[in-house]
Amino acid sequence: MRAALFLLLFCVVGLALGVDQTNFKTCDQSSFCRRVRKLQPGNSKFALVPGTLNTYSDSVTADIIHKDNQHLFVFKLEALQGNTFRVLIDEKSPLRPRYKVEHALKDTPRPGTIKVLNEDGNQLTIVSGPNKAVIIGDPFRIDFYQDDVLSVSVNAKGLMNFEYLRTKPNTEAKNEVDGNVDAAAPAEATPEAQNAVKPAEDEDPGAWEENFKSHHDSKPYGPEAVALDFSFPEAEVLFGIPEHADSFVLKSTSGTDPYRLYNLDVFEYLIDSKMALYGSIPLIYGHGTQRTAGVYWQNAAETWVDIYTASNNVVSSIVNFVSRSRKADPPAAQFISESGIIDAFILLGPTPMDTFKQYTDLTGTGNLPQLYSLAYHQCRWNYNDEKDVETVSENFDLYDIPMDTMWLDIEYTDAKKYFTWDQYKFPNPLNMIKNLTDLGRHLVIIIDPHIKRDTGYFFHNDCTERGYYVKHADNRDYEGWCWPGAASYPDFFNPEVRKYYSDQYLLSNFKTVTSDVMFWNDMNEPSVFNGPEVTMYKDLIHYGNWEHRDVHNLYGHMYIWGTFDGLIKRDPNQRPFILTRAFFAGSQRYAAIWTGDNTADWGHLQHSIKMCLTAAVSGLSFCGADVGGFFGNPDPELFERWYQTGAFLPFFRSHAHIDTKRREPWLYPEKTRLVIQDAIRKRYAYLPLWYTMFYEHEIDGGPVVRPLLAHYPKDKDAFGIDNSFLLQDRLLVRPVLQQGVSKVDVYFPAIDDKKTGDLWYDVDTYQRYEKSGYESIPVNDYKVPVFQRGGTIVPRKERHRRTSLLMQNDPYTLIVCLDREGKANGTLYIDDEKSYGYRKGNYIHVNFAFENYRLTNYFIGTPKYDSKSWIERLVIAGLEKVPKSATIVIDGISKQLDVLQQGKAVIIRKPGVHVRMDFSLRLNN
Ligand code: MIG
Repeated sequence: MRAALFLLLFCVVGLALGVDQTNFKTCDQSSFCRRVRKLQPGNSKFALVPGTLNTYSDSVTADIIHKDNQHLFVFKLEALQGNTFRVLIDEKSPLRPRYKVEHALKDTPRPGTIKVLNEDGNQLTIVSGPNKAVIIGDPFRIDFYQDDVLSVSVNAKGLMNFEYLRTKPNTEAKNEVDGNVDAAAPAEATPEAQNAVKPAEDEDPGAWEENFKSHHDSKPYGPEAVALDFSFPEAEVLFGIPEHADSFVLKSTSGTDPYRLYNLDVFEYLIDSKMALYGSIPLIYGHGTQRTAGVYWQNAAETWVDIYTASNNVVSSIVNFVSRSRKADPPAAQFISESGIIDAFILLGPTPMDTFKQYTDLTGTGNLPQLYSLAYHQCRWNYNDEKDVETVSENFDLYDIPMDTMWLDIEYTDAKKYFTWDQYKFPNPLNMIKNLTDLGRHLVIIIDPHIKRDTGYFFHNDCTERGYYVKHADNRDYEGWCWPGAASYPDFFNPEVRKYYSDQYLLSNFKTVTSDVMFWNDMNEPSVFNGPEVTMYKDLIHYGNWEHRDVHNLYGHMYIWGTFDGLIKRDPNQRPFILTRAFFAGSQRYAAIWTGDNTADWGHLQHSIKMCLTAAVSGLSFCGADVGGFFGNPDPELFERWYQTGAFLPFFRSHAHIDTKRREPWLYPEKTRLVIQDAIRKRYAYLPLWYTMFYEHEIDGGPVVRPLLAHYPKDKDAFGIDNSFLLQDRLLVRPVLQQGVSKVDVYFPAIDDKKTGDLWYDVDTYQRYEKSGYESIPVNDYKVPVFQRGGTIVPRKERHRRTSLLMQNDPYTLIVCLDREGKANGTLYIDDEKSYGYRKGNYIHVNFAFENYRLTNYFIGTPKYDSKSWIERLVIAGLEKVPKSATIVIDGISKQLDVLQQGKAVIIRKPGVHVRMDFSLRLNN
């Protein structure tokens, strides 16, 4: 009885507290973080070696020396196209090569050109277009200017660190009085070993091996950390470095741990936290009213990031910065990585959008997804069997709620052996798939990287025989514990392994699916239940003899690359859809992401926006969070608000833990079901906009979802806002994120110092808002506060259908919201929604422009796609008075149209124009 009570108490407390933080390292429990963090800001010990400078058409190189230990490094500064520089520092002659990240960049970056101006002995100026890099020799530092404004300083705080590779010191040598170096420490070391040194008195106890909980890290190469600081003299806020469940604007780390980047499977993660999560992108931005700049720190090892800003409170920090001397102590970040080299890209903007695009120029953009993957997805762990899948799908039709995709989690497999099915619950998957595709629906199933160690499993046997698994240093296959029980992990860094894995997706191999089925890759941090911090040992060995330590944050990326290749091989003309949990820089080229195992509470709902905003400015626009929350059971109100928020974030999927109550919309009270139906319908109405935005993202790299500062860079009050977001520069979305409210405060950003606001139109009522600042907007249960910016045109499709496929030929409505000059502009993109035909020009990309009471269109490129859609309705908001009529001219033939007033807008029905036709429509006053 007492035991039961205790257990109950324990569970309640456990639930309330979420993650067990002691499973994860603090900086202080990690030797390299502890070591590097000891160094305080001051004069750097690194200096350029005079006389070693070489100049080339796009770069300069020189040696760097550490003035205390005399160790030599090679330094290279490269100018790249597009206001970007690259800083590379490695050891001049390392004991063994140090790992350099591969496969994150899209291509070799395009070189720029430089002019070298020698100034005095200690300083060198390099000019590249409007940009200038001033390299100071001693103490080593680089100042990057644009138009003579200092934008980024490297090593200005003197926090550069580069632990050169050494032979393990003889621990006995520690007590020697004469100071003679004894190189005999490692058995294999020769007495001549040059790099053997006496252990320093202050050597960190974890420098050469360390333990965490019951886990041991042998660290055969000893300390090899690298670190560097970057200051942003023009910035007032820093943001970036996903993935953390934290505010969009980064907080100071003074008095706390640094932000951590180490791909981890964190059970019941906390919000407002700097702890590592599933994905890592070592990319940071500094933004101020005049300028934005960024730094991409290309390193795949465990990384901690210290943030130097005035205060933890965003609002007061901005105030503080302005009143203090910001230039004397600008916001800065120090990246601290456990191994590898220093490889930093300096992105000089100058606008936020320029800077975001400079990053996607390097790492690529997300591919235009198939349209259905932008529609609504229905998932849970797990739909139990074929009947369950069919019933859920039928009920969506019964209750008239649009739904495009059913998902199957791990329980569909035979004993967690991927590429197999549980033959009792899913005896006839091809039939189940056909039932879905007949309705215009799709199926997504999960495939994880852990491989069941089962001698009856072909995948395991192949990997064992061919040596495909990640290995221990003594060449044994590493064996961990995961869903299948004993499991091993293919080494996706090996091209042969990637090929083997991707071949499994060929329909000739995976015969129980069709090319309509797409994939979900989970647990690819990698997650190992019995490993240190729920992942792999750092001293395991990958292809090329690299330690897991060097490549950890890339493992998931290499895995989804394999999946992507597999799907392209399976059907070269169909765009793959992949959802991944782990990611690194460049992962946007292969997959969408979601924010992992969140919880059904209001705080996690709020964080879904913050986290997807940060992902979006880091190249990953296709982001969403489990609607409803993964853990726990959302009450009706939370569930409704979550659907409304999810409907306006790029990846829109409901998902739930296996232990939660079933939560298909019809299991909730009728009103909740109707609110959910309404939210999903809103999503479907905007699918033409989503699709257009994703196409334009692929083309120009601009994020689909944007923080307010992207388009209102001068409005300081907008910098910290992360309960609202923009869709391109067209919509402002501020969902209801709190319980029991009847109004929300919406922030309308200012375009200039005079606090001028744009015009914003409520998309439900066309009520117009003209001033910048907070406005209190009343909300009922159905209301999602969304505003269209005056000056934009947004395409919609307004017929209710079961799935997006059935909407393909539906007509468009254009919503024209006028700015103060009576103008508006907006694009629409159309293609077959599925194939790569658009890469060969088979699409329609059209711009609509309204000016002087006249709406016209022009095609961007030749409109080739043979669309069946017409424009069936125009809505124009912001006219001074209702026009008497309208005249449309198509092919020289003109036609009179009626103009009707509807609330605060006017509508014109049936203009009778096909989306491929040129037209001009005039309003007659
Ligand atoms: O350890 O596949 O984040 O979405 O339902 C849990 C089962 C493994 C974690 C994913 C979650 C998924 C679950 N997976």
